[in-house]
Amino acid sequence: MGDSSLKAKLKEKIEAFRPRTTKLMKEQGKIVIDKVTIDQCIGGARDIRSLVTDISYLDPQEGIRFRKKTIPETFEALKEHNVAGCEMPTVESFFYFLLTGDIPTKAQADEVAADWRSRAEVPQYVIDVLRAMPRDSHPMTMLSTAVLCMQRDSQFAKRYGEGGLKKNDMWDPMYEDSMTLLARLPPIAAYIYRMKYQGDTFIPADAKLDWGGNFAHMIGQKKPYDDVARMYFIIHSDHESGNVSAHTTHLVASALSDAYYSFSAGLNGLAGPLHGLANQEVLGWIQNSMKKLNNQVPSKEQLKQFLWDTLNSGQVIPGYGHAVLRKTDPRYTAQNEFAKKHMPNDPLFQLVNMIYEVAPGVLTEHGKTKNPWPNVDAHSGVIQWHYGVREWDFYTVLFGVGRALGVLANIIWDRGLGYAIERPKSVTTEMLEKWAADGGRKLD
Ligand code: AMX
Repeated sequence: MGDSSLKAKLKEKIEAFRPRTTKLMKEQGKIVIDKVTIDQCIGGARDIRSLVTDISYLDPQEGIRFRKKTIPETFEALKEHNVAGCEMPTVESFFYFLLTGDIPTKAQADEVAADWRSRAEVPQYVIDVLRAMPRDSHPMTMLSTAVLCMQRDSQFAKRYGEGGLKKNDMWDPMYEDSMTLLARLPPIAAYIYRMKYQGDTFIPADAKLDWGGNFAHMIGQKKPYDDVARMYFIIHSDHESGNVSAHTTHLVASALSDAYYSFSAGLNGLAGPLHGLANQEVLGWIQNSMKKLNNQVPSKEQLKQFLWDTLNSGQVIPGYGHAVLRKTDPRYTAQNEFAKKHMPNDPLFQLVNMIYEVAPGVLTEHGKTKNPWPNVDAHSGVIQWHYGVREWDFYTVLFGVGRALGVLANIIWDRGLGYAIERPKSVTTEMLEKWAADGGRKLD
């Protein structure tokens, strides 16, 4: 079989782009674009401009843009790809757009769908590994393990090992591995879900369905959950390069580790409570609040007290705050609009809206966070709960399946543009103290 039109388009795009990166490195490489302060050095490298990606950009006020388009613009541009009778485009069409920057034709999106379908069979050894794990393992541990064990199938590792893989050709096996991984993620995630929470019963894939629709089908969900799945996967896909899951995937891939090693590592970062696990924690926090009131929706005054109790006990309010954003996350807004339309009377949804009215004021008064507004995770769990996906600890897996689209697109381009192994420089505390006393490090 010849290369797909997506792969051919990508080759053309990468080759056309490469001279821009080469020129910046060779001719303009020493031009200064940022400075680094001591608090950034100790404080998680916040805001230091030291990563490059053209796939998405996060503006602190406006939120994410995928290939220069906001979330509403993305949905509008892809609306020809909405599944019949549905409100959301196929994930296949979105991935084509994310990877190339072009809106695909119907034939091009169909080709991605056919390609993923042809790669979707999950090897038996992956099932065996999952089944050998203790059933109470966190589903993120299971997902990351399943991804990692497929490393034996890596085309990148194989071709690198055979020798002679040229730097400019490395994106090709990275693309192949990424496409295989993407194809297998929905059935693997659905397998974990059904094995862990649905009495070890399974629903086979339906070849007529798209990637998102098939995932909904395999976990046992009906309409309009298929649109929830598509929306979730798309809005969680990418959030530029500096967040933990994207950065980890990129960092590991920079050592020429393949897509399986890299994405498994990214998932492990996503599993942390300050990152993807927050969506599981939000629902726990909301339901604990309601439990204290015999499952009644609290009044605003009671809610305010819960928020303060959480803060005073030294915990963070999950789903609020962000390292970069300084306004309401448009991924929160996209979900809020969907919920307004499909589940306006859901008591948990009403509570989410009430938290939105109360929490920013409390967090502002508390005075610590730089951003008192909600992020994507403040909303995700409530929609899942409404449609009957009530196993909180699975929510980060949904995030992870969506995040694969962005981080894998990024590492394909990393190899296409020949980005270097990542290796920032560390310093000692003593050095920082000396430079602080001197009023700054002398730059040569
Ligand atoms: N509740 C209480 N305190 C908060 C807070 C919140 N939601 N968000 C930030 N703060 C605190 C921080 O803990 C920090 O306190 P410290 O000085 O005592 O350490 C202070 O405010 C300053 O933090 P910041 O600069 O505003 O944020 P950050 O870049 O250090 O951290 C984030 C960003 C997301 C980790 C933080 O806002 C947070 O912990 N939020 C709650 C968890 C959450 O929702 N995570 C999901 C984020 C989105 C995602 O990745 N999925």
